[in-house]
Amino acid sequence: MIKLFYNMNNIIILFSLFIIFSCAKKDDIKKNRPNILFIMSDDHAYQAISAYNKKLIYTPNIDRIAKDGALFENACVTNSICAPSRATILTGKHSHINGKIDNRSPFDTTQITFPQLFQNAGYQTAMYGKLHFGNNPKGVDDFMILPGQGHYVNPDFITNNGDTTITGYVTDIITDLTLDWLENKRDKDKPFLMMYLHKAPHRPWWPSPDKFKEFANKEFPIPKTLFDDYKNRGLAAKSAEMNLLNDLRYGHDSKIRPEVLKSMGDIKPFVQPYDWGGSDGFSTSYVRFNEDQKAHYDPVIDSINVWFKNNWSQLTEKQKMEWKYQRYMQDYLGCISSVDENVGRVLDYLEKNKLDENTIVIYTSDQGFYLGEHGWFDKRFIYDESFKTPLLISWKNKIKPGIKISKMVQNLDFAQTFLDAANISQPQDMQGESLMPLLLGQEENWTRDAVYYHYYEYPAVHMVKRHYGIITEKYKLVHFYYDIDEWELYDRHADPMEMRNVYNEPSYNETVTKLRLQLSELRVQYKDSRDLDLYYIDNYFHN
Ligand code: SGN
Ligand code: CA
Repeated sequence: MIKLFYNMNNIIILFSLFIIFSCAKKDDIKKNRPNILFIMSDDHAYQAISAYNKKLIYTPNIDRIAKDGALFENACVTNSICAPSRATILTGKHSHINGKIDNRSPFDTTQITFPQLFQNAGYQTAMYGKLHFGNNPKGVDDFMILPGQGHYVNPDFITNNGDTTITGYVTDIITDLTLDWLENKRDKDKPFLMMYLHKAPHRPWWPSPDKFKEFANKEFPIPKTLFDDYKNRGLAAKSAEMNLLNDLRYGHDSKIRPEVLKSMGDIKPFVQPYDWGGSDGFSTSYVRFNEDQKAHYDPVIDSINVWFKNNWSQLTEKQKMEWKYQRYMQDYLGCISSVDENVGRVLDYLEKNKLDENTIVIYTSDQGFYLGEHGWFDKRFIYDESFKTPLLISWKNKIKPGIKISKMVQNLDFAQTFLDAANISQPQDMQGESLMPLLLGQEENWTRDAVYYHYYEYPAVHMVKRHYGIITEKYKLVHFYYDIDEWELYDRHADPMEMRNVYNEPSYNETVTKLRLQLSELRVQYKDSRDLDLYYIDNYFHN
């Protein structure tokens, strides 16, 4: 009897221990595995986030992430263009390894991406918004993505269950979908990885009707290098087709109606960019608006058009450039204002549901962007405004609020950072470095002091020549190749605006020799073994 009692007791104790242990384990998984909210916008320049720069726009919500966590002052990309940047982020590998060297080549979906590793480790995973791969994401339980570049108004979406079109403004819709998943679609007992990916502020910069109206009358400070003549730079800067005056389209970009343009004859500069198939970019967006939406947009479009028709031909070249710059900034920043408000909605949701306690929030862009610096829009170049990208990361009680990190980090590092934070093992062949030491204040454990960059999409829209280079805290060495063979060196301390190529200046001879050697070592380290000589003039003209 006594024996039986003892046995029963043992069983009860064992059973209780089992219950306690499994609850603890479940709790442990939840506690020790942070949620990840990865927010990425498309073409969002760091100059247009008030945590970085207060001159252009106030972004109080994005700034919240910087206030609660870390702001990276020198985050950069490996290849400044959309789909390649996304491929680098997802695989943790440079473009030449993951194969997605430009926007045109398909992404090889047999590769391992970090969401797959999260999914295998028991995370709930989802992706909403812009991917731009031409195929569907792997490793996500749920997704709704825009086909290709996507549309600003009444966008189409590709989903697990076929395609659909949703009425409204794209930035609001992507946020609604994200919030709906967080609230209604996930298993709340599991940690989550949410990829919340905005289309905005990508060209052709259609703000929501309210922001369009609000921003259309604003004026923004003119950048110091708006009238850059590219003196002291090479052929690549001189031949790029991304000058605001020459390469922005009146209709597509500045919102001038086709009938107004027609009535004004052949206005100069007359623009026929590389990829312009003859269709009218203004109309391809406008045609999607329903009557109600047109009624909201029309008064603003009309006032822009009336002014343009009455004034354009009397403007000097300088005034034309300034008008194009202001029009561009009004729409671009109007788009960002919506991104900011929507990011605020998601941060509020996290707080309200106490999810902010254990969620790592990341805000970044697929690359930087020119906001009139060097007279440009778009990206692609290794020069700072497109090479650098915003990066803000918060994690309550782990990352000290308000810290600034100046080390050069890359989008190449994201996958390993997230895996490290979630305690999931990092594949050996990923090429980045976890940012956790920097985030946790252990700078001494950070080893990298130079980064590698390689841009390939040429000949193509904007005609930025192929180039690769090495960037250290003090220097930037670049080789433009394919149909030219030109080297450039910038002294980042002496010339932060990158206005003077000092490659051939004798006082920099030693630096050039040292950096060229370091660049070839980096190419070996990252296994970029393409023989670039193959791509010179012959190849170009025979293609
Ligand atoms: C489109 C844009 C370009 C832009 C590329 C790539 N032209 O072609 O200005 O550089 O996308 O952008 S547009 O006439 O279609 O607006 S990316 O972000 O997808 O790389
Ligand atoms: Ca982009």
